[in-house]
Amino acid sequence: MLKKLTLVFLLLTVVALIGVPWASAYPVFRDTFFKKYTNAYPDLQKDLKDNPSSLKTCLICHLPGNPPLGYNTAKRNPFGVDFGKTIKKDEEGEASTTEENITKALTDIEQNDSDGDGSSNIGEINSNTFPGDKDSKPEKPIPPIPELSTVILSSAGLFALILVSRKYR
Ligand SMILES: [Ca+2]
Ligand SMILES: [Ca+2]
Repeated sequence: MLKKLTLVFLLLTVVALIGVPWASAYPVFRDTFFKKYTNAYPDLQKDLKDNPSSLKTCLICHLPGNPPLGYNTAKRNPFGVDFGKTIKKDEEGEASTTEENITKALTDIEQNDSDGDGSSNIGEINSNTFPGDKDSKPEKPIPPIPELSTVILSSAGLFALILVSRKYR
């Protein structure tokens, strides 16, 4: 009986320890997301307000059906993967949890189409569809806006091509 109790106690300790990094880091990412995108997913924000332990907002960055085993181990959807690649890391490779770095990483991936459904992440966030789920998309695609440098480079390339083709006519 004592052996059984010890085992249960050990098991609970392990579960508690595994839960610690998730519990302490996850709200920072989620809260910063909603601080930056105050109008995004009003239903989810209301749900979170009514039930602070609700896990529905996990689906913005994580795949459904994954128990929160730790913020680094729960499987991320393509938007979460992009965010994970972009967020600044410390020397140990741990993601920064400062609001500044989280906001920057979110901004840096706004023009990505993480889930490849034809709409940019920011287009999806503004339309209340999920940027990590290709089956959730705006009625009309909101394609990523190419960076100015890309526009200038491709315009220069096109101009050069026209010049070359005229020369060899
Ligand atoms: Ca998309
Ligand atoms: Ca989507």
